[in-house]
Amino acid sequence: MLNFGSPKNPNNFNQASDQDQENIQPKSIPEPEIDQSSIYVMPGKFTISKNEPKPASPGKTVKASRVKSPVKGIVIFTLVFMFISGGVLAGIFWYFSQAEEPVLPADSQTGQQAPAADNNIQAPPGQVQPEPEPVPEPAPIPEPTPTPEPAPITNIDADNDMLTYEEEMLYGTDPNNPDTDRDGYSDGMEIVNLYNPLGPGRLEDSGLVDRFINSLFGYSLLKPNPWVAQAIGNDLSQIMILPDSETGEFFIIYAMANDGALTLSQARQELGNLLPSAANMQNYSLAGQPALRSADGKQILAVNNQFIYILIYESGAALTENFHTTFQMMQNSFELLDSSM
Ligand SMILES: [Ca+2]
Ligand SMILES: [Ca+2]
Ligand SMILES: [Ca+2]
Repeated sequence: MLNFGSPKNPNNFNQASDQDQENIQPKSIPEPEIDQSSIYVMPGKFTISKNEPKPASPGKTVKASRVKSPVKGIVIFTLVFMFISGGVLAGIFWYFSQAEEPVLPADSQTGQQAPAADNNIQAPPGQVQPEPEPVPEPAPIPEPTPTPEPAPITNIDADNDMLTYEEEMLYGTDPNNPDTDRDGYSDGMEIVNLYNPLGPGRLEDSGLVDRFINSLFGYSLLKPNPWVAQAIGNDLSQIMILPDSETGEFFIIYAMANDGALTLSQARQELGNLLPSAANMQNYSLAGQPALRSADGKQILAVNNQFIYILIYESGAALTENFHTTFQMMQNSFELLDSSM
């Protein structure tokens, strides 16, 4: 039995309802006709929360497109999000890609980027950076060695007194004073005329010379005291007089018996091998004897009844002849011994 009238007691109503449902269920109740247009229409207080927008008033239909709007919003939101995110990512990528390339300082004048200087290259830690090798300074150009001046020619007669430098040293005279003893006669003239160039008296008494005497061949002559006279061979026919200097000059005195009583011209022809300049010899006088002398004054041939004498000044390999005045002194001092007279 249904009681829809006055439901004063809800519990009873519910119980009655349950019983009614059991009782009613088997009965076929004709279903009411449902208006399809209002199938989703429900009172707003049962279906929509307070936060949601107010539903449409009852009785009005809701279009089907309104049902899909949340999905479309999600899609739009997703697209916008992806668009913004892609832009942000692209910006970040562009920023780092620009940061990788170092920006070199631009040249202030040319505007071009200055090339990286090698000097700024630093050696890795733990490795000593080699110091640049210093550029060697060019070797100073040596000044040309001055050509040594030739040794002074010592044979020059600086004071023009007929004595060479060698002879001035030999006799102890002043090479720069033509008259060492200031007696009015030059040093050379005193030597040639057998006077002492260092003072009064004769040369033979000065101690500057000594007399060589060859009694076997009957002659004598003065020679400078330091010089040496020695015989060549076993007899005294060849006497060599050697200066104490190293000029290579020397003197030879040949002496031989004139057994055949040769005249001066005959002796010149016979002894031509000892007198290379015999053809050009001129008349001369040696110790009062008839003689011949070469043009250069270095060869003398003298003949008397007993002996034949030859005096030779051999300059040898000497570049200069230092003893012409001395050789003249030797000739002027040449004397025949009394036995040969
Ligand atoms: Ca002189
Ligand atoms: Ca002098
Ligand atoms: Ca003098």
